[in-house]
Amino acid sequence: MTEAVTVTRDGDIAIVTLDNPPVNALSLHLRKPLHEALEALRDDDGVRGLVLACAGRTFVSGADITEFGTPKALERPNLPDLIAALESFAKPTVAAIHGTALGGGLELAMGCHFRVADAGARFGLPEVKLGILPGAGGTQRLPRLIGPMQALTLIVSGNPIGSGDALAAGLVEAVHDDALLANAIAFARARADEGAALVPVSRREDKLAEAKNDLDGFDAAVAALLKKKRGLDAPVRCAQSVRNSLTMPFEDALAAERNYFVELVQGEQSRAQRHLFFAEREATKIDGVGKDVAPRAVKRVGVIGAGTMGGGIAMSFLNGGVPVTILELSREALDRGLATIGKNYDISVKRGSLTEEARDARLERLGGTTDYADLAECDLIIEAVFEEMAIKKEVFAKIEAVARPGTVLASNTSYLDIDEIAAATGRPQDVVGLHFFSPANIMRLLEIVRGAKTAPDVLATAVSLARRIGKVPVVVGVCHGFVGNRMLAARSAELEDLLLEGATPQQVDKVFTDFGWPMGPFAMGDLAGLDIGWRNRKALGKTAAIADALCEQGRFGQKTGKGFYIYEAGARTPTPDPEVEALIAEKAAERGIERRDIPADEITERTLYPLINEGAKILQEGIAARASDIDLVWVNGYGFPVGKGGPMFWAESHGVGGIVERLEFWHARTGKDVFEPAALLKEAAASGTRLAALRKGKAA
Ligand code: T1G
Repeated sequence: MTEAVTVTRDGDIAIVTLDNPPVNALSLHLRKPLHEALEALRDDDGVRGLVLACAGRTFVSGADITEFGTPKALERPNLPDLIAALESFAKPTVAAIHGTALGGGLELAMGCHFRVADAGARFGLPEVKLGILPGAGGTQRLPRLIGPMQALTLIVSGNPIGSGDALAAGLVEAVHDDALLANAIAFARARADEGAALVPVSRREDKLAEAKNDLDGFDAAVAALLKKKRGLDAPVRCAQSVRNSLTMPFEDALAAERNYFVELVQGEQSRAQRHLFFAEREATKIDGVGKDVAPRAVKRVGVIGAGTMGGGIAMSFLNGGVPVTILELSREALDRGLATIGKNYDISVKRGSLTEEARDARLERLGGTTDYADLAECDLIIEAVFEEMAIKKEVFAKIEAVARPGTVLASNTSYLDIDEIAAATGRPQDVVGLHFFSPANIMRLLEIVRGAKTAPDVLATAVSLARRIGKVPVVVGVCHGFVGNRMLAARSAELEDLLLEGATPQQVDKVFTDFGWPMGPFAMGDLAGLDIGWRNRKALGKTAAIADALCEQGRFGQKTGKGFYIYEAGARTPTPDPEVEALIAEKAAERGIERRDIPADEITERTLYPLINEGAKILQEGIAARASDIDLVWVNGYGFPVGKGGPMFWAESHGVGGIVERLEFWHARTGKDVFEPAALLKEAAASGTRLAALRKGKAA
């Protein structure tokens, strides 16, 4: 193992280099030697300045998250000790930043008097995404460097900024295209030569002055930011702590920040969000695909279909820097699709979430055609055409006729059998499912469907491409509806019966929103359009008494102003409709069902528990490799509350034993398959083994 901390000299400038692969996290075995080095160099008269730098691919990317909840995290020196040591220097200290300075890494850098960066560097305090807040002064030093309003946005969103924005904001003093270390040493020497007074960041107040006189303005900004963070504790604490920088002395606000940190890091939400952090990393490790399997090169992607899904998929690739050729059957349909993409980008420019330059660059990477031959130059071709097997096979035959050997052939099907599609081609090893979620340019989840013959390097290509375009890849096996939609069907199975037996759409939806979902199943149905489910049911010869009746009346949801709810013209707010309640009562009477009060717990048991149960069946069949993969699917594709970690994680923290008991109760009462507990769930309940440890029905 390399030395975690080395000290070298360039004349009278000392360079402290940290080396803790893969991301220079502030593990205890790094903190100890770093603290010793800082104390020694502070008191060394032969040293006139210090540069703090990192070896490897990045500057410090935060505290070591794997130490959380272990004694190592609490052992001294901790990060505040390191920063206090830096701030006690009477000689210039300079952080030389490349890669990412995140969380505790940025806090450490703000402990230095100055920061110089590589042009490609990124800066952020993403702690809120782990259900915590910056716990080593980040909420107090960042406002002092870049102003409280910008700091508030960075800390509550957790999103990083680039070196250009960091320079403009005053977070760094200089940005260099190359020779970062040499420039940092020269910078430190120049400051030492100047002999100017050195002011630690913690004592800089100038950028706070204006906001101190406009707390109402600050609070209004907080309210706007927190609107999108419903039910999460960390964003509220983040905003409170930044506000404290305006109303409290530094030391008091720092102590308050620490208290918030201790409270949050021990909380359920942070445990859930840390689970998801590591789940995202684990999901990229695929059975049978070793680290040595190289992805195929993807320089251009072909998208077949420029409708809602095709257009969104094209934008995902363009947003990720991948050139796209989009194909439609007719010029007219093509022009319509291209215009919609252009319009969507214009809206982003108007909203200020995209610059005109970025829009133009993306559109420059977009080409359109009605000729399959123009797809021959693509390295991956994905179809997003109508969800019918015969049409899929026809399109794959056309793709195969033009695609070069080695081109990845992908389908955006959300239900159909990838093996059957692959078998219709002469190259099943090149076929894979890439199931995007609508709107595809927004939703982070990508279900990668592994066929029986899909080659390992095709899977490696799909996973690396997904990360390249900012998606969360989850590899799943072939079954009807894969992981997400199959579990959705189980969650929805009881919805009609709950209404017939006495619940109302708004009552059911309230149980879901109280749980933390952005919206309930009935409001979601109205948003997506009830006619889609109606068409599917008719195709499968299935019925849903109430939903079918609504559709027969032309009540397709928001798009027709009426569905399970009424929508005032142009509004998206669902209003309960007495006509719907009357229709439900009528359907119940037709079936001789006596309606009753349905308690909220029962609604949870008859919707969430079947979802978890189906997840366990999927795990025992090997359709999903890990319980945490299922959590990623639901959090990133279906709005499962991030603060609850996903259905399988929630089941464990809620108690699998109790869930199995209630499933058995409802199974005995209704005889329905969705309630028959999965063998894996029963085993976990009986043995107390964590679901994550149970894989494919046997301990991993
Ligand atoms: N601690 C421990 N392990 C970490 C880690 C961390 N902070 N960051 C990454 N890893 C592991 C990761 O699990 C993976 O392991 C490997 O490194 C490569 O990561 C007081 C308390 C830096 C942008 O939230 O965002 O500071 O799977 O696959 O895509 O205020 O990792 O190979 O075994 O993600 O190149 C705040 C978290 C912490 C940043 C690199 N910091 N990391 O992305 O690689 S809280 C963060 C990232 C904090 C203080 C508080 C990304 C990255 P394995 P990777 P990547």
